[in-house]
Amino acid sequence: MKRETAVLQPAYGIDTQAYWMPFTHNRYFKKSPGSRTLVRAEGAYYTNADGKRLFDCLSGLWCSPLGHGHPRIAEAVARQVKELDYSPAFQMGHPKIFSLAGRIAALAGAGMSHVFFGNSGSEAVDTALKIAVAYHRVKGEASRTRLIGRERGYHGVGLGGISVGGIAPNRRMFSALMLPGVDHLPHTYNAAEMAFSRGQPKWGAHLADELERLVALHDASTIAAVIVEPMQGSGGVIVPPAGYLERLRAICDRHGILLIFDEVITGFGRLGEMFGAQRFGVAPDMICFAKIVTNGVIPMSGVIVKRAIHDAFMTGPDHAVELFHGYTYSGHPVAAAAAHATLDAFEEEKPLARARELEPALERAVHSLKGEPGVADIRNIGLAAAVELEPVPDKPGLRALKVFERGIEEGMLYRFTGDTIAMAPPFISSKNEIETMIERLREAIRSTR
Ligand code: PXG
Repeated sequence: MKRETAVLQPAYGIDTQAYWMPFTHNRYFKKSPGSRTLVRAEGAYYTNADGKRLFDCLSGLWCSPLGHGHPRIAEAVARQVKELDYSPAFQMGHPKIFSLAGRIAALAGAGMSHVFFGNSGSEAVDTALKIAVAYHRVKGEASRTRLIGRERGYHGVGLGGISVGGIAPNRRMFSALMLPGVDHLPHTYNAAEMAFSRGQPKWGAHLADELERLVALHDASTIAAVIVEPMQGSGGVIVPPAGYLERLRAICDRHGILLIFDEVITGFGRLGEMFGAQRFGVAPDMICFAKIVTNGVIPMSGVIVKRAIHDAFMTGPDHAVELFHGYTYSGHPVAAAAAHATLDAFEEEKPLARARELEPALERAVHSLKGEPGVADIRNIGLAAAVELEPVPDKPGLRALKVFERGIEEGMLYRFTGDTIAMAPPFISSKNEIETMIERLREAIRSTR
């Protein structure tokens, strides 16, 4: 078969052919990879292979808000590689992972007591779903196997995550592999009721009552857990209506259903509190986290659980394994060192206070784009914002791609999915950088119209 290398340009002198890129238009990318090949990062900026500095508008992929090359984290990682580079995850432990688990559980508060570690958000989600089903089983309610996700939800790409997830293109190709017995809540977005709202929309709390409908349909005795992102990130910064999460919590309580918050994006400060649970004042039974826990430097994820969930497994003979689940790199020592250093930075450099301080500046700036050509909606909360563009007729995604490409020319690395531009700037940004990020976006939106 004829290979397509001929049209591909090298990136930074390297043939791009062999790399099958994730969630990427591979052929389009490889036609001109230079501007989209990153070679360095420092603070809130990347440098691409063309030598251009790019403001990191999404903190990597939502994961690096303390800035790149953070000295404290870099040093902790270097030290750890020399001291203990790997420690078997099963039947063995190491000091930093014990102390990290305690630290993370304490940060989550609200009765959270134990942490199970993985490496990616997808693994955290699969872990939480497995714990939920197994929990009911060890409690003697083996019929509770059903999982409830939500439309437009993103829970990674594992078979569990796409089953409870609600982003159609991520599911379509794999429908044969979906978990049985999954149902979905409706998403909470309604343009007519909430377009251009700032923070939490006032309309929509009643959508949580759809859970009652699902309980009536399936019976509570078949339902293990509900999993939602407190704020839907990949779905396009869809902010929960005021009162919505509270109602979900109440319905779960009423029917003995576990409530899992997937905080892979919202965990560790994106909404100005350590967890979205705290920002919204709703305590879930489990929290999935990843990304910011190490500032994106080393992969790490986990599930924080309430004591009652953990303790339910601690029965039977004490020489027996309680949960048949785990990964080679669960609690990796280098990731643990990076996470400790990240949490140290949270304590000493006060990035949360900074994120809170920047929130109104981002809100003000991003909503000033209302009225620009083809801007269909603007949403924001914490240090996250999305600008939804009207698609080019018959060419969904093209408008945002053009804005994205224009952004790179202007020194801005925006994130686009579909026709939505998402921004989640580093907590170390200045007000001026946030305003510039929005002004450049304004120009890009105008230029692509
Ligand atoms: N849950 C949530 C809520 C996520 O946002 C995952 C699980 C999966 O994490 P891993 O580490 O397996 O990728 C995610 C990941 C974007 C974007 O631009 C979002 C994610 C990943 C990449 C890009 O919105 N979220």
